[in-house]
Amino acid sequence: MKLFYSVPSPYARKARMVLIEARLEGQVETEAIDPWADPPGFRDNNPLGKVPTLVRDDGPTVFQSNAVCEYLNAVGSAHLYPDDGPSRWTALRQLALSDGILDASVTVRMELTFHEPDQISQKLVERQELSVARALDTLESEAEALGGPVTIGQIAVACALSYRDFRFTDVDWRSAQPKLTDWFAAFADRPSMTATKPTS
Ligand SMILES: N[C@@H](CCC(=O)N[C@@H](CS)C(=O)NCC(=O)O)C(=O)O
Repeated sequence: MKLFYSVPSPYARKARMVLIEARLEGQVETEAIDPWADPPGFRDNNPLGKVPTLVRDDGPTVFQSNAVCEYLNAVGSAHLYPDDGPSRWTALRQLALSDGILDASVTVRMELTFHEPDQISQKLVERQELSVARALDTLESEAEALGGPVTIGQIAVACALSYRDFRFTDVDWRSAQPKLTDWFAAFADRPSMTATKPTS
């Protein structure tokens, strides 16, 4: 199996972290690519041209971060998706909030990167930043739910917070989210976090 990722991608980071948490490092080859460069043949694996993309030895390619994470969790030795019950819905809620933060943040970044200053839609940027702020408030108010054994929810929250630090260096989220700040500081020491730190 081979996992294609890009070093700065927060979506691919979720998959890379699951790979490590599921102790699959010896079994899954990894290759860093720049999806925006459209490497020759890459779209034969994933017609959408995005990372993460997992090329399997025994079946169709898996892509989209949540599908890749679920696949790696299923074949590895981790239990990152709690069984039915409140803890499952908590983890999936944290995952959804975090994916929403990532989607909004990436939308803002693309708007700012691909447009000339006078072409930037402030309305779009403000709406996305409102979503980020409200999602962070929600995670803060539910910070107690981030305790316990590691889940896909915790991994996703950590990837989202780290992405804000990485790409939005001038936007302080810590002052308004003290519980999240403390939780993130402790979680950031996990080997799966330190091994997947984003760089440009
Ligand atoms: N919703 C997708 C998002 C994946 C995504 O947008 N990945 C980015 C890197 S952060 C990418 O490959 N972009 C290349 C492109 O959009 O062409 C997922 O969860 O996997």
